[in-house]
Amino acid sequence: GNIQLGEGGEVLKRFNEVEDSCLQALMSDPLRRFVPRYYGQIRRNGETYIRLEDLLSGLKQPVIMDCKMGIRTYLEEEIVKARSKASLRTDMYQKMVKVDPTAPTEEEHERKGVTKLRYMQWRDSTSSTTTLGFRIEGIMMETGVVLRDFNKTKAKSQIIDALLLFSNRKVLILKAYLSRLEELKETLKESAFFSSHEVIGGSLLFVHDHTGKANIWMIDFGKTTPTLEGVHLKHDVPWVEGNHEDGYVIGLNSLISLLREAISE
Ligand code: 4IP
Ligand code: MN
Repeated sequence: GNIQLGEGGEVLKRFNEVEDSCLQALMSDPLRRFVPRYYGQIRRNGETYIRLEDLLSGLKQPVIMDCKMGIRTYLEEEIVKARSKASLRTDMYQKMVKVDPTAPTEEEHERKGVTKLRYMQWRDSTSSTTTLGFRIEGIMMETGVVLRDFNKTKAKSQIIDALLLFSNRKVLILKAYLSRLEELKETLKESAFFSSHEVIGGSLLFVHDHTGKANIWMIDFGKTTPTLEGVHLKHDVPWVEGNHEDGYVIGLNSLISLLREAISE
């Protein structure tokens, strides 16, 4: 993918200007405790990368879960593009058909293509993104086996099952995650970065190992965009086109309550 190992135990990620400026700003925000340390840019083989703290260092056979946060995963500009120069994506049509051959409309089947907006909206509504404000993107088990089949994981009961599988039903791990999320929720309230950014496509990365170390990190800022001067987002209200709300805190609240339910099972 676009992640490589660097020399000093850090991680190199393909440079993206939006992400780079977010990480820079985050290093002097209260949220920095929840973000991998950012060490600036580096060139390698003619490509630019950003250097980031390796979030897995010190963990033994880490177990990892990526939750993509927010009630939508596409930018509002995607709607504008779909209205004006709606280019059709055959790759997205194919991804759609693979999950559900009946999902495309007759017209989409004929064209063998869908707009990016259509694909993203379909992904958001068939997963828990639209209803719960987050979705599980993938889990890597202790064995290294990667589970990616969460396209239709939408019901709360399905997510609780996934949380129990991921944590191997270890209550101490689930409780550690819960308290980290509660700290994150408090810190988000104090963050100038958070109130002035629309956080789209960002993930929370859950990592633990069998020694009981557990942590959660905010990652992936490639579509996290600053609001217009003076505009502050609430993050816990519904999105309507034009208000730029991302529902990040809706997702965080869902995760907190589902973790509580998993703990009591
Ligand atoms: C992906 O779909 C994700 O939505 C990506 O979002 C998105 O990238 C891709 O769009 C889209 O194909 P699947 O996860 O269902 O495969 P993210 O980067 O948040 O993971 P961007 O960032 O570009 O919207 P394309 O246009 O890059 O293919
Ligand atoms: Mn991600």
